[in-house]
Amino acid sequence: MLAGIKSLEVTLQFLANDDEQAHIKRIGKKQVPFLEKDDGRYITESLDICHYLNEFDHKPILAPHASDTTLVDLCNRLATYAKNITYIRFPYHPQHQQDFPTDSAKAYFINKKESYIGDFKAHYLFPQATIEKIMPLINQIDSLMQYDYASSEKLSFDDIIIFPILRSLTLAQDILTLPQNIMRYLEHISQKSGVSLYTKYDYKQDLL
Ligand SMILES: N[C@@H](CCC(=O)N[C@@H](CS)C(=O)NCC(=O)O)C(=O)O
Repeated sequence: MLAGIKSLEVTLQFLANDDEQAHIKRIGKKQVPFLEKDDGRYITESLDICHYLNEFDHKPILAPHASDTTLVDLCNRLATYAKNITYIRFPYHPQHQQDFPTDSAKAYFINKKESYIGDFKAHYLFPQATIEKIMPLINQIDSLMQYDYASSEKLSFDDIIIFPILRSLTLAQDILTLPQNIMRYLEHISQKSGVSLYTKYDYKQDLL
């Protein structure tokens, strides 16, 4: 997102989700995201990557976090509950084809995530409890999003946290309609950064 907004020359490389060796030989562990710098060294924490991309060219564009943490706190709570509806859709969405090119890549992801959230098919069939938990949070977040950016009229580190969380909800447009301010925000950042939102997709064939 930040690389897109700053129009930086960054090459995106996709590794199959089950290709542990491809990750380990680069950074010594199975984790994404990571950034390979021009000197061949890697940065392996997403916030460190953002700090680096913000500052390496001495043209920082990110304001600090807002002093009021209400919005970020709500989004972090939302992310915890929303996993039940986003994780289960993640390996099947057509926009993730390059991360999950094989059944084995999908199975690797499903196996790992089921150990946190339980059975994917059950969450697909019975999303109501999750929806009842997340909708009040989504509506509260929507009511706070009155600006061009997440918490002000300026792009900030809050956007770095909030945009990916809210964008991931667009994976579940088959069961969720996002309110107006959130959608306006997502479309704005998507257009500025070139990071697409997820298209609406019917997962029946994958999850039933
Ligand atoms: N603290 C790290 C956490 C990164 C992280 O949790 N990555 C997840 C995917 S979002 C991961 O690679 N999990 C291991 C796996 O999927 O095998 C960061 O913020 O960059």
